[in-house]
Amino acid sequence: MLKFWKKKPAETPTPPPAEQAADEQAADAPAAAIPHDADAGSLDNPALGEALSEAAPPAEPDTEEHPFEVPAAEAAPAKRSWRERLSGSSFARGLSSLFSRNPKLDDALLDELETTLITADVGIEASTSLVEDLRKRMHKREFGDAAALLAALRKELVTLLAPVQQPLDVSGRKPFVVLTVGINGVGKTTTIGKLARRYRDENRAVLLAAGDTFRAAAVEQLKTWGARNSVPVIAQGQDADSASVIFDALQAARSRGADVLIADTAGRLHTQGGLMDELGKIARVLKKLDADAPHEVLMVIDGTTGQNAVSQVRQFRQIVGVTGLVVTKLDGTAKGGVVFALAREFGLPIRYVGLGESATDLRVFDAQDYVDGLLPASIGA
Ligand SMILES: Nc1nc2c(ncn2[C@@H]2O[C@H](COP(=O)(O)OP(=O)(O)OP(=O)(O)O)[C@@H](O)[C@H]2O)c(=O)[nH]1
Ligand SMILES: [Mg+2]
Repeated sequence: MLKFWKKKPAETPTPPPAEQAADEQAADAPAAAIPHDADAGSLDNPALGEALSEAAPPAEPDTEEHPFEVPAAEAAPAKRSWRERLSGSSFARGLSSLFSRNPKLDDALLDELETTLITADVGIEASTSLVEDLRKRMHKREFGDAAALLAALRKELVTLLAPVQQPLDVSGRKPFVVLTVGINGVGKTTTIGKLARRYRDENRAVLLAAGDTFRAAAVEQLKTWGARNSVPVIAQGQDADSASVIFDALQAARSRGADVLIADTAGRLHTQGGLMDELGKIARVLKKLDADAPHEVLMVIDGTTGQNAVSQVRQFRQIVGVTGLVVTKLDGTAKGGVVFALAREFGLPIRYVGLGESATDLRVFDAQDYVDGLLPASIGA
């Protein structure tokens, strides 16, 4: 395991001179379709100078010091089922114990179901309206036993999630630019590593941009993922300007004919005004090269943060036009209900979910698979 530590930023980072050479990580093995030409790092576009003349965002204090790990590469990790991954969650366990005793179908069972949903972070409003609807149907004798309630619940939950099952199609543009955003430690860099692997396996030429210029070890962390997946990483020196790195990377992606560019950014809280402004600046700078870039602003959410995730999305949406979500860490101890809360509150596409730490643990979101992973297969199961 390689460990990375947060640095304690002591001073305001100054933007690098525009002509600073890009320090590029060439991966150990050659990346299939991307030639490593020399001019990719040049920053002679006057548009960049103009864009970078905006004030650099002030460094925000972030004195937290905790280790990050790039999970060890797995030779050929067995792809585990959604149920295997999700069954450990308290949501799945709660539902399973609720239906395991072949319970009597009555109001008490529905009360218990409501509590289970609320406890799993589905949200009070969503849980109440779902259960009240089921209760009415029970009183109308639409279903007569707990097995029928389970079937109805499954259907309702899938219906709630179906509108946000909208997979990300990166084939429409070349290069397709994905900008990842989110608060600290949610899994942005890990998700980028997993996406690099996924897109590379689809025979796409991928380039990564080390736009997290804030945390000392962030660039190394991304380079490790890049090297592991034979995907090149465009980076600059420490304390480089994030917008400059990402602009440079888009130029490189274009000149090399890359299919997908994925940009990492530093984790930030909505209260960190300077860092939030930086996201707007990144988007503006990219538009100098491609008016439609970024084509996807992918917000990464930690699935264990519960209802807090809902306020994070609300806050980021006000600053950058979030176009898709990734919900990570739904394996293990996650409650899992936040996916429903997010779907109901925003209707934003949930592109992927993280069901573990390894490269193959990022799955395209599938409403039916997700619900089936949480609910017991049958009464008594
Ligand atoms: N169990 C599990 N862990 C995950 C998942 N995704 C990310 N992680 C772990 O979460 C931790 C933080 O991941 P990072 O990718 O560094 O998070 P980040 O958002 O880039 O963090 P900052 O750059 O500091 O903002 C790492 O230990 C990852 O291995 C997941 O789906 N499941
Ligand atoms: Mg990161």
